[in-house]
Amino acid sequence: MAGVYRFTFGPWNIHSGADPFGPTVREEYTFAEKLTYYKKLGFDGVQFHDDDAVPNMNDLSPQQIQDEAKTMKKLLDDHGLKAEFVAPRLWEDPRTIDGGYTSNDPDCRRFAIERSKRCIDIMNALEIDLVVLWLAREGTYIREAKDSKQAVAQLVEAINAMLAYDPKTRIAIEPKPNEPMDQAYIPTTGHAIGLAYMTDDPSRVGVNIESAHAVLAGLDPSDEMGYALAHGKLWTVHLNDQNGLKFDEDKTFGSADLRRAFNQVRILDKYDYGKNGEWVGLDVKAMRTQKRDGSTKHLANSRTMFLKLLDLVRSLDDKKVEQLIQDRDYEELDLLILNHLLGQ
Ligand code: XUL
Ligand code: MN
Repeated sequence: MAGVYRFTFGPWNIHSGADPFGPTVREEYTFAEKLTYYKKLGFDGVQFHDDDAVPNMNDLSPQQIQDEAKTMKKLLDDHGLKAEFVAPRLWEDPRTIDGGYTSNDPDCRRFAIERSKRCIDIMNALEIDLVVLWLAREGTYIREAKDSKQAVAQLVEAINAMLAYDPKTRIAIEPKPNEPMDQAYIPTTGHAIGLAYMTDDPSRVGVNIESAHAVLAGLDPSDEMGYALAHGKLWTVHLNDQNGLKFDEDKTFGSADLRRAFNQVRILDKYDYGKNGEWVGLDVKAMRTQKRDGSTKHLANSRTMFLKLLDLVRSLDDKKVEQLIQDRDYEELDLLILNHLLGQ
């Protein structure tokens, strides 16, 4: 049982409410304003996209990028915050329209790898060793557009280039089955871990499991976590919730399915998540209907839900659970869990 959990989120989790069908509805907080919320909301760590840390990085030299990232490190120090990871944002640039590492255009693939190296530079300036790879556009809208076998080789080549660039970088792949693509090449934890074993240094390639992404793949997030834990590859998580198969909702943790959330906390706690320095990351969005001054509640609420569920996990009568498993009385076990979630 890990003692104390440390929580992180990314600056994109405080946002102005734009969606694909409508513009922003709340005035955007500046990055500096967002930083002041972390401690207030109970968070000690910051997750970054590379250009969250160094805006307009494509216009800067590698040296300028490192200098700006060092300034960001000082800013974090001033707020008593730590960085957790940096993720290359490979899905907004015109050169990544057809994918980054799996683009059909070799120049675009080269751009994606170069950008990933700059991301590692930023990671180093922030004095951490973890890159998260959400492979946003590595997939297709139509099957015939790319070669799925070749795509795997291209992904391995890109990851190998990152591993070779810096011998201490660890890479956590964040699988997601769809959105923005119709079909992603690395849709599940199993795919990500399979890819890890194909690289030059599997010990430095793991996963970031997002609850909603697992649900979108029709899978149970806690079982995905168990699979990654069995491989020693659960290096971070993006806890949130998802109401069935629709767009990626990034709902408050536990808000769609309390029992599913309970089981995620349960497996994390059972296997001492955090003992190697892993953070509890929350990748949640405020509802578009939320007014500006209440638009950080989803973060505090998600953290609160984690901690309340942790109390429930730790107060579950494990002996009773074990006895019911021995008796193969899963109906009674089902009721025990439901009653426990109801506080009875
Ligand atoms: C996208 C998603 C991203 C990654 C970071 O669905 O979850 O925010 O977590 O790039
Ligand atoms: Mn995520």
